[in-house]
Amino acid sequence: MLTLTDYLLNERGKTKHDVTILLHQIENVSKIIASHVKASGLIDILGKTGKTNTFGEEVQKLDDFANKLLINTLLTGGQVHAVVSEENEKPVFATKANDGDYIVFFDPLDGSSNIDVTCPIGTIFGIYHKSGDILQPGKDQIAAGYIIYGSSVMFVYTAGNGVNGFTLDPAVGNFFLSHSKITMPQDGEIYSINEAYEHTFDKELRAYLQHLKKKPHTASRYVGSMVADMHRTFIKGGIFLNPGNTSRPKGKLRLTIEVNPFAYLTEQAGGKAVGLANKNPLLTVPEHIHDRTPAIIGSKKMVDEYLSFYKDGK
Ligand code: AFP
Repeated sequence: MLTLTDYLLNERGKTKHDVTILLHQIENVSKIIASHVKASGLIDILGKTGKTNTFGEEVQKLDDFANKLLINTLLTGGQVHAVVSEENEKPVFATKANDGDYIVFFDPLDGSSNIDVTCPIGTIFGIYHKSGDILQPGKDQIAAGYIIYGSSVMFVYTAGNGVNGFTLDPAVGNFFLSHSKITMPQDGEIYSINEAYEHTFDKELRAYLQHLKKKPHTASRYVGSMVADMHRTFIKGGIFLNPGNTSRPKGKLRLTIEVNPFAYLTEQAGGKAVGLANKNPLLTVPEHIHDRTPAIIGSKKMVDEYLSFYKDGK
């Protein structure tokens, strides 16, 4: 019975940067968020604040709570130099007294439109060293991970030495190692895309979807919460697609906050991710913290098959 804390301590010293304390702080925050998510149907925290974030998206109370808790914990914990949240237009910096070495990008509660229908939601994070600019390519991530608040709560992360998953035992209050060295199946039978937008996709993607529908055993699953759709992809294999379309040429997902953490986890789990112009998103230097990118992520064979529908892979 190895806890996440035990695991983090065992890993100490094996990597160039020591993010043990920082990951432990994120773990602690995630337990508090998890307890609020579980209670959200019962208490008056459910519902909308009536506010919109800087991008015109509705902010819900639980998002607000998770965002403030993460920002306050990380900025006062002595490990972090700056945080970049999906809910904030600009980075927020630690005071001189609390200044640390790391920059953390996070989405405090991804899939928040699923909160009031009790579907899985999650927290996503990517960690960089402050020696670079705030805007660093995803390949420079020191660690990345997500917490899924579903039928179980799981903390899944990589620090460049494989992907491991820990499941929360709510009675004890600890995450225990439950999914050691997660390997994404090389091939899969599930595709995950919002097909309501099919008429706005390019012809190559539409042809690929038609091809999938003719393949035996192929199934479609789409929660609409990236953490849930990607978690299934890690465990069962498959392909997750949030492509560009005619109304959103760069898609909906944020490069730094959503796509890069999952691209890094996917690479570590033996899968494949492509983004803008079907290139590896981890190599893109962001121009802005809230840049968007198409994201096609999943089992290597399925992503390669998707790419074969594009001339020159574009
Ligand atoms: P919300 O946080 O507004 O629910 O958005 C979730 C999300 O960013 C991501 O988790 C989903 O994959 C994606 O949006 C689903 O949106 P579309 O189906 O409209 O692309």
